[in-house]
Amino acid sequence: MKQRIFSGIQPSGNLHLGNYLGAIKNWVKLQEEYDSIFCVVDLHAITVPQDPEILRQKTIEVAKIYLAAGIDPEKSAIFIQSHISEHTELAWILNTIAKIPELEKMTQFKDKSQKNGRESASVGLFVYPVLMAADILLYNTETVPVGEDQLQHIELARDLAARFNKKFGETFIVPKHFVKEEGMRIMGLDDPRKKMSKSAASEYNYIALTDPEETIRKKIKKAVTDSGSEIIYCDDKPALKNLINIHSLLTDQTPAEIEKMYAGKGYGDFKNGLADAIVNFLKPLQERIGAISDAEVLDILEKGAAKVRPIAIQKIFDVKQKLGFII
Ligand code: ATP
Ligand code: LTN
Repeated sequence: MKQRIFSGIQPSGNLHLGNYLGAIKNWVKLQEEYDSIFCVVDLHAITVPQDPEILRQKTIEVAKIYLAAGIDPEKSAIFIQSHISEHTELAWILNTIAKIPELEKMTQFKDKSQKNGRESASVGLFVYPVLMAADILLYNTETVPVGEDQLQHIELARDLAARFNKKFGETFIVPKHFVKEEGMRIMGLDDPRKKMSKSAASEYNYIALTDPEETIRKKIKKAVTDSGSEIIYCDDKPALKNLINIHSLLTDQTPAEIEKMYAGKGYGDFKNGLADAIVNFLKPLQERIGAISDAEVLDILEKGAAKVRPIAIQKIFDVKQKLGFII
């Protein structure tokens, strides 16, 4: 029996190199060994305001990106979170065992609720990690491949699983995370202290997977760098380190090889080379995205949901029985 992995991305904006290098790239490899489920988490996306038409487009786009990046629907199930209503059902139940202080200490909630003022933050944003725990626990997930920023949420999923099991008897697998050292935290191009994020205030924070060539070149030109002129990979130069990391991951070279390639050259040459590397990587990906029709992706998403639905139904049945619900 293969072990199961589950992961998801929100259709809440433009997917970027951080999403690819921190998450999707690893999924493509892992699907060869694991029983894999990949979700487009639209219920998570609406924890901050979304324009309905854009949400619709982005949901389809995220699924196309999964496919174009190499997720194979023959090997993995791909589906839309809101198509399986058991996610919200289990989230509600887990809300009743989650504690207010454990949600209050979530870094993502603190960051996102501060952005537009705490008064306007939704309750949905507050309980976002509980819905994520439900996503994971619903499918007997053993391993959750994500970027580093999600570790705290997975820890909560583990705590809730163990708490429920203790209270009501063995029901959930306590999941573990999978974070790959390389790519786990790609930083913003406009500020190397913060992670690259699709909800960043400025679009100069990220390179979207769908950015056209001119935009990529413009964004790399504007990317902040550190003082000095040499291309060296070190912690004292966090902006350059981040750019070298991106270069290295996209061209399968070590940071030392990149340093060597640009020895005696300056930031200008390095940035041109990096922009070339990104364009060379994204062009074929964008062509593949463009070649997938909406009808094709919707069909794959429907089949994906049909494949995983029985697992979710079975789990909710078990949970309700344990809770003492009449079923
Ligand atoms: P938002 O800014 O809207 O919260 P996001 O850009 O952080 O979005 P998510 O949908 O929250 O993206 O994350 C999807 C996946 O991509 C997660 O596994 C997350 O850990 C990973 N990820 C997101 N940003 C980065 C990053 N900068 N570096 C590495 N991995 C990342
Ligand atoms: N919160 C995650 C997205 C997400 C997820 C999940 C990831 C929702 N449900 C379940 C892994 C497993 C994020 O990346 N922002």
